Amino acid sequence: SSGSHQMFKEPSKPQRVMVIGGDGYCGWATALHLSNKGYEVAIVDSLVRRLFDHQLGLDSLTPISSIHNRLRCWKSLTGKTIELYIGDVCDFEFLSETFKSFEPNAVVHFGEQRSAPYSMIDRSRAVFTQNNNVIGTLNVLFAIKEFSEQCHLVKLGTMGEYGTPNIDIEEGYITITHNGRTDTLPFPKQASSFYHLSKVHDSHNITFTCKAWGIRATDLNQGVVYGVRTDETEMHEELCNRFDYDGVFGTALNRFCVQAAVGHPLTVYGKGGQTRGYLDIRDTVQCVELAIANPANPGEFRVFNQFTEQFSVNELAALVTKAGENLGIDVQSISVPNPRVEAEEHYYNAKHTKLIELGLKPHLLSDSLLDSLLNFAIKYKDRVDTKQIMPSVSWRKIGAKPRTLAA
Ligand code: NAD
Ligand code: USQ
Repeated sequence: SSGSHQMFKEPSKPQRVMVIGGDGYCGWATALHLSNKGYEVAIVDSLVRRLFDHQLGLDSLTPISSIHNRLRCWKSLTGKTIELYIGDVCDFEFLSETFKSFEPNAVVHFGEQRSAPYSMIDRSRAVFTQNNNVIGTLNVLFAIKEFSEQCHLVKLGTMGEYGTPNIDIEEGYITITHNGRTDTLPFPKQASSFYHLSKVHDSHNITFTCKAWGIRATDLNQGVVYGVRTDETEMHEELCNRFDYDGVFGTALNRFCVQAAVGHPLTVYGKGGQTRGYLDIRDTVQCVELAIANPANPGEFRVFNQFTEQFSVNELAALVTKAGENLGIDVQSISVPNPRVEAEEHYYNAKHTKLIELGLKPHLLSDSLLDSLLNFAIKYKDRVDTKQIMPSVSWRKIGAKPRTLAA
């Protein structure tokens, strides 16, 4: 039982954290944050995300240094070493050696293909996404079982696993009474892209291995992340995080800030009533640290809904329009025919109390943050390739034929 377990094996604060996907947007900010907080950190990344950008002709708004220069800079600024393992977690031999060499007490897994539009480009990208994400996570589960049984898996999931049901969304589980009997069951999943579905498949594999092998795991069903600066990445320009604004990898609020900065109308897809949970990247790093510092018990599969506020696309457009006014920029919006298949007017009310109970102090979206995000986008606006702004991937037109996205 967990009681006797705690008496004999109360885990001391986990010290060695492997950050898979640590060269990406959320992972880079998190790796630096954990290193700054005194954790021993190793980044594991295949750098495949930089390759997608090359292949599709996309680039981050911000110039980003190579992972090697980033880590050298961090070391020279703080004296702290972050270990680096370049490789693909789908390669089990590589992952095994990495586990044996680093011996993590916690693994944070950000290392997936995370764009819904990317997964809907063509058959081969759909298959790549599910292969990369599902097999990568399965390998991580096997590595934990084989080499590091007590290691806590902190896995990035997504709020999009739940879809937009016409009832309140709970944190992972719902208690249902059916024909007079009651049970607490996984909350129904209704994902709406091959990417979001890969996260559903991951959650099922993790649920099963927690039960079957006693793995300890936390699924962080994260909402859409916005922002760019964190305490650590702003220490030096070489530590600057990536900032995606293009139609494939850019996410809603970040895209709108860049659009406003270059005088492009805000691209509201369809009716704009699509409501999602959002959070500041400074809260992403805080949430992951909280999950690591308070590990799941052996065999426990925890699910936290990781976002701080809900907004519809129209509400975001209105906020950015107002922030533009403050800075003397005239911001327009257009309704773009929705390239996705999704509800454009729907009920949405998702619980998000578990991370708050663990101590999360949210950075809510404020006028000042929006002003600074907009100013940040203005600072780099000469780097914007406006041809990358409009959406180019259609949920309905996807087929087996390989596609090259023409700008
Ligand atoms: P990102 O694309 O910026 O970073 C992902 C990183 O993982 C990249 O550096 C990539 O090279 C690496 N990677 C991918 N597949 C790999 C593999 N097989 N082996 C090793 N490395 C691999 O993405 P992000 O925005 O930082 O997202 C990180 C995680 O958080 C993802 O799992 C994503 O689904 C989740 N998430 C992101 C958001 C968001 O708004 N950005 C919201 C909710 C959830
Ligand atoms: N949208 C617009 N205009 C735009 C961009 C997006 O109206 O220019 C709409 C989309 O149609 C969608 C909503 O805004 O309804 C959110 O889209 P998004 O691209 O910001 O986010 P999404 O595709 O859901 O994916 C992002 C991350 C993904 C993460 C997910 C969290 O890329 O990794 O899992 O956010 S969540 O949305 O909660 O599932």
